Amino acid sequence: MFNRRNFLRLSTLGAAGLYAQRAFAGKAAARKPLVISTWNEGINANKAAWSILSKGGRALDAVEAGVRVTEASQNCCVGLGANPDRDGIVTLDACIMDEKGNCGSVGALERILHPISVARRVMEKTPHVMLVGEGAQRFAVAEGFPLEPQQLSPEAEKAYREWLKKSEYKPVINIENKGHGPFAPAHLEDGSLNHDTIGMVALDAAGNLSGSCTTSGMGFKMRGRLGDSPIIGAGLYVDNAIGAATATGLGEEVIKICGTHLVVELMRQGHSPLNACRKAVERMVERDPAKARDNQVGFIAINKKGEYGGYCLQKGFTYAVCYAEDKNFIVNAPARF
Ligand code: SD4
Repeated sequence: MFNRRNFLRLSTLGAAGLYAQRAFAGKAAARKPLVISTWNEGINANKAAWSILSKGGRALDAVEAGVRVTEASQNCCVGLGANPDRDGIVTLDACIMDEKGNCGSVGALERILHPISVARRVMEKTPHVMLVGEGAQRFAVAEGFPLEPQQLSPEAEKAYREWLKKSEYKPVINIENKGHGPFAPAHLEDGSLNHDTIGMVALDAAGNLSGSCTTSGMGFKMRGRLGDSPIIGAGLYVDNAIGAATATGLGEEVIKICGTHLVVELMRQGHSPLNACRKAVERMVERDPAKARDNQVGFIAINKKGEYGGYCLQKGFTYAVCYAEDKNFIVNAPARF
């Protein structure tokens, strides 16, 4: 079905002009700089990150600039244009981590366009790691971030009205795996985008790692619910000696296994990024096989050598890899089910 979201998605990819398909990568030769990010939308985010990395810039600046592109794109599922919580309010979560192990995070932030940049300010300007809700918003405004109008995008408004009609007024547990088709994994049959997060990890020319993760969280979630995306060690983790990982999908399941911390620890034990992501997914399956069959979680990771990989529960998870001006492509992640 052709609609605005599909149109925007296709023209975005077309404009990238760099679209390629790989079964999966994993064992790439040592590469630096390198940036990878979740989902097809990562192509444009990678481009912004690459413009910093290619000039010798810092991975931290790259991962912030990269995901800001997705946060600002109203056609997507991340940021203020995204689906609201079940009370009809968009609440945003984000975190960021640098090569020194510094990190910052915001949760349930309302009416701010760039939660990732607020997370960075939390990291750099406060003695804390995490600010949530009203306090996070007050901090953002004090830091000069404009307060945007409290209103849903037309698409989110429509989706919310539909959801109110049909739902049993309980949060929709991850629906990413309901998408179909090789490059429409996160789009429902009506073409609407159905995932809510971009996670990005990068290795810069100096050999330093950083990561970012930003989301509107699960659509129609309970008010006040936080997922994995603002939680260091769940939605994002960076260890400059080893590697970096980020996650997407049903955050509750990622939190239960400290997902990205686990991926990085598995890389520390010698596993490639691909195998580390696979083993983390297996841990989820072991913990709760029935739930694992029903839900989607995907991990992506890079290591110090510039190898990358990704793995997910259900088919349909994609990520974007960029390591040169003309090497910015989508990878179909291998899946457990
Ligand atoms: C969450 N992990 O809030 C996020 C949702 C997500 O693609 O990744 N959606 O649980």
